[in-house]
Amino acid sequence: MAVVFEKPKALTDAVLHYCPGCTHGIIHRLVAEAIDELGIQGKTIGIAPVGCSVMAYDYFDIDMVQAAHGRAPAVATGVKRANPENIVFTYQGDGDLAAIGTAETVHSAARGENITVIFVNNAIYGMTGGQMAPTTLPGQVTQTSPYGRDTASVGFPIKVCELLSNVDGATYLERVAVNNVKNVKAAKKAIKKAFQNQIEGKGFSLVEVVSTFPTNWGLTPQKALDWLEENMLPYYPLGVYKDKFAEEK
Ligand SMILES: Cc1ncc(C[n+]2csc(CCOP(=O)(O)OP(=O)(O)O)c2C)c(N)n1
Repeated sequence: MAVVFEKPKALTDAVLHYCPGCTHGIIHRLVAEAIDELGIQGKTIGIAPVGCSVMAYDYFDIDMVQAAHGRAPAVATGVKRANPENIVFTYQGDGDLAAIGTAETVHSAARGENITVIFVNNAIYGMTGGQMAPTTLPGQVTQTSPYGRDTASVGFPIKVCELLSNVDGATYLERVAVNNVKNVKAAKKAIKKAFQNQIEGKGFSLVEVVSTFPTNWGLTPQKALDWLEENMLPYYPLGVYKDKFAEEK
């Protein structure tokens, strides 16, 4: 019988620990499909973050390094510079990448490191129980903003793609989402491109994936997808924020 659907080779058989409806699993799969299709499983090294995806090293069937919270781009810089023939990516949440790791993110982009960054924006600190993150929307209720994020006292969310689009060293920045089939297909294309750029030595590529967190948003998986569409996408518009080589053509 013809096989029409199978697990990517770059994923292990481990059962994912993620909550029902969490989109980390979809994003893991897209990364693994890109690795398979580019034929780079044997030479790809992933940098796992601290956050819900801390155990990404159990799920990707490649070499992985565990970084301290927020430090994945610094670790990736070292791994890539020491092993330029390897393909190196980080996989990070918004607390990891846009709070404690902001400096590492901005400076690795500014240095134009030839790495791939997969940035999962679910607008919340998931692993620690749903505290406000740098990407929590104005008015959004979290454990630490029970009356909704008050921008007058805690400021505004950080829009990572927009921020990095002003960093000269960044090569490719795209924001995608995984809330429906159309967006998942676009997300796959962007993730594959971010790896392809690295293969071609083009420099720093980051794909921001707007994602759900039903458990800590207090919503069912389906309602979380709707909430993402209605609330996150207007604040975090999808699209290509920078594509240096396309601009130069
Ligand atoms: C140095 C340090 N500070 C704080 C923590 C606690 N901590 C663990 S995960 C996390 C937030 C993770 O949120 P995010 O990066 O958005 O990922 P998610 O869990 O939502 O996927 C924090 C603050 C830690 N482990 N190490």
